[in-house]
Amino acid sequence: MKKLFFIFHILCFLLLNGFLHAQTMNRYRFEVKEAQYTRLCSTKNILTVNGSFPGPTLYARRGESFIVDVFNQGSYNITIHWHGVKMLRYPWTDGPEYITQCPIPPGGNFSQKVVLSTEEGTLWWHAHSNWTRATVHGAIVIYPFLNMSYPFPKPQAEFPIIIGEWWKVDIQTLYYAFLRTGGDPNTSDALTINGQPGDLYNCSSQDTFKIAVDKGKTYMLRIINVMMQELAFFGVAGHNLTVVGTDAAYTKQFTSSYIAISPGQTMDVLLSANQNPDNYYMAAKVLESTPFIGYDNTTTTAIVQYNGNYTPSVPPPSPASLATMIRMPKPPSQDVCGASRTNLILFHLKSLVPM
Ligand SMILES: [Cu+2]
Repeated sequence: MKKLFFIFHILCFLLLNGFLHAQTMNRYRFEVKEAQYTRLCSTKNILTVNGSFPGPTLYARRGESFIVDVFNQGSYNITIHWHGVKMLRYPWTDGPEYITQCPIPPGGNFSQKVVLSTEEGTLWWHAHSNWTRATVHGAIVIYPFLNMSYPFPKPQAEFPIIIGEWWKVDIQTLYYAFLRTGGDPNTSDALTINGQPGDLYNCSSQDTFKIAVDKGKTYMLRIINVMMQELAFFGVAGHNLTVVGTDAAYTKQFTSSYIAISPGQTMDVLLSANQNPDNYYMAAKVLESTPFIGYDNTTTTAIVQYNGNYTPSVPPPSPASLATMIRMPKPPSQDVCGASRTNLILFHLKSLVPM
């Protein structure tokens, strides 16, 4: 009898604990569904979460878990992947369909639990079926533990900056076309910042993404490259960027006039609004990896707009480094030890020769 009583107590404790835990875990509702979007003067249906492109930003604190109830109202199997979340000891809902979980069929729903541990900074989520992630994606912002601060002064405000691509054709049509031919996918028609191509493209100036800043304040840009396979350069005219984190981990800080960010990567950068009040372009371009492979050579822009009374420059200044952003800068001919790279390679080759 005593034993039964003991087991009953344990069961009650576990149930209550589970109940309390479930109570404190944040829940999000993701309805995966088609929505009509117009870009570059033409309209098409795209797959979205909750009708928005990019999708909603998720917010959490370091070490928290949260649940995303995914309702698949589209016409394809789908799962959502939590890009960069380690999902320690809980891979069962991390999104790669047919690998760690079954896809959610059209009309179905499934609750995906996201288990954060040491991640802190910016990550992102995206659909994990064929090329659906081209439009089904969004940011995950992970703040420090409660009552803990960033390892740098708190910025005045923070902005997710999602660098993506836009095709005028339907994404599934595009996907099956290059699967059929075995060739490269057609290059995109525009690059985008937070879903907007920016005013260097037709029919786009009205909706160009803008951030408002106060002179003298510092802001954090949580930059995510969600492009399918292109490395991007990003810079802000007249301003330096101080990189403080990447892929949800803090880095040794460094300052540069522009950054290069790989597909899938995130970078948290600080932007000090220390220039004359004006409008300034922030811009992204694609790396030309080889002269013989086609790529989208257009430039997406958004605008950093200073608050105050002034006559803004028209057009806004562009990042000076933009013209050189297309190719990777040449590596330095001298390394930190003072030896040239060629000498180092020769030295290492010689070390392979048996003495
Ligand atoms: Cu991913």
